[in-house]
Amino acid sequence: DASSAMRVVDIHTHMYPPSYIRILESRSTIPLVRSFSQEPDPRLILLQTEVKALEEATKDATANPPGRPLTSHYASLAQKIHFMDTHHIDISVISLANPWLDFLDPSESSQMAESVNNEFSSICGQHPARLYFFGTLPLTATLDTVLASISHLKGLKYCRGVILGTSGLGKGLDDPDLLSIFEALAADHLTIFLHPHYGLPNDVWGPRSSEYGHVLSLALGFTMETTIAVTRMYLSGVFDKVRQLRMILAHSGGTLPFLAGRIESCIMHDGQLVREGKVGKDRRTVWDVLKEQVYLDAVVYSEVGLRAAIDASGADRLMFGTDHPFFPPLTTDEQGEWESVSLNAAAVAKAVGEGSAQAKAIMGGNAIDILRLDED
Ligand code: 5CU
Repeated sequence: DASSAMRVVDIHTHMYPPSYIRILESRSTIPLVRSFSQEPDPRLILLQTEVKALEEATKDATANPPGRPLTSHYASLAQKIHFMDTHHIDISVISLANPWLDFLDPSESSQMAESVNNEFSSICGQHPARLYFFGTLPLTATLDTVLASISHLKGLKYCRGVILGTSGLGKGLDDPDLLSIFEALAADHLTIFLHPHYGLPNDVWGPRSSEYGHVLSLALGFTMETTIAVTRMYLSGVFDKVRQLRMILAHSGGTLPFLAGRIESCIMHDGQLVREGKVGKDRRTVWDVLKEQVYLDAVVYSEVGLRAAIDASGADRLMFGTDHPFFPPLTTDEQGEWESVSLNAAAVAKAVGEGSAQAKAIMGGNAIDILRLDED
């Protein structure tokens, strides 16, 4: 209700624990961390679209620096708390940033998942009632190992779900082999935070892409990746098969709220699907899934996108996020306010009215209810 105090919860906020950074420093292919004589900070190089710039900067000290600067914001807990205090964030639900453990050899991923999840758990324990986390699954390991990791997470006091990329076990999220993982997560009330990493194939961006920085892959590649992953899940029937499955979609669902109508129309007009009896009257539509099993973060940076998200899923299913430590300010002090945060907060205020009950819900109340952040 509008008269109660607002609590701000950031459900989209990442960290790389120091042990994970050490792995990145030891690597020669992406994801990696590397220092360049021409740059003050080491560079964090994550994306396929950054490989060309990495090669060029290795050969030529005057070339554009690859990736992004690896500042203390990525691994320091003190910095996370400072960021929260600066932006009046009461609670953060932290998660490992992409590409999680996707690149690890199966022999390493189980142990790494256990140690990353324990590290997140102990980080949260240092600031009880301010920090919770989404765990990370060892998806390159065996199914039994992944299920054991879910059991481990279930026992960690501050864990509220798992962060998941779109590759799943290697074949995407419509892979039937994932069903037992989804069922285990749903049974344990662990919410999936679905987050992109892989974008779209490099050649989609054309021969001039190096002139455009990271804009195309982050603004469009990431969001289409999420949209495609969830649409594939929907088409394969995952949401019907695991009715208790709950997913928060990063970046307000990519473009899903905007495209749901077109997806629905394409389904209704698809001869193959109709012939196979997949378009029956009792079918749960994409709209139904958006309102029943999907939550959206509010990391969309504009009132227009936020309104689409609210219309598609409901103001009671949206949750504020920052994407910290990505998108730092480039021309003002990184220890001060970040424009990437104020853009998202302003979009909420514009879309539903500053201080309104809906604004309070989106800024924190929904996350507290949905992720049980009032429980010990
Ligand atoms: O700036 C970027 O590349 C990213 C990223 O990799 N992951 C993320 O969550 N946001 C921005």
